[in-house]
Amino acid sequence: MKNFAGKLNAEGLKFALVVGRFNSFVVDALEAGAKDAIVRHGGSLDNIAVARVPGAFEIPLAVQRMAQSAKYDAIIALGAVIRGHTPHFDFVANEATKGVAQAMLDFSMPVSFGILTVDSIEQAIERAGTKAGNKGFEAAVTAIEMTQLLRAIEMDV
Ligand code: INI
Repeated sequence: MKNFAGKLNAEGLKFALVVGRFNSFVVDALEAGAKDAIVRHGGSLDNIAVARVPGAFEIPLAVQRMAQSAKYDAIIALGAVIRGHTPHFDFVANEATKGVAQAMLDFSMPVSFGILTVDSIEQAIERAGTKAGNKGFEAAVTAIEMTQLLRAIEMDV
């Protein structure tokens, strides 16, 4: 039986972070978490490029362009969509989710989804380095694992 698995080794890997500025007090913590995960897994800050966009709605377009450049092994999308009192949340959250997934498949490369879609600021804070961990850190670990998994499949090892 053959088992393919992605090692959690970021050494030499190049990452693009696409970061929404909206709700920056939360997203800054996700960005710090993602960078921390990359460095702790053997990666380097020198191999990280950051593209900043106004909000989560703009994340898919920047992800698409970063993917198109073919300069990165993986892309990490970071943002925070927090529900308000209008349907705006659903439109922004749906488009961000769909667009990131579409870019990942269109370019056949790892794009991890570190965009919080939550009901309240409290829930966002919980997921940005407090009670419920740091989803930016988790997204970066996922990007590392998926990059290494695709390499293992490609090399058939
Ligand atoms: N963008 C976010 O990243 N998070 C939000 O919570 C949010 N809300 O709630 O409005 C948000 N809106 C802005 C949106 O992403 C676009 O930047 C804007 O609509 C311009 O295209």
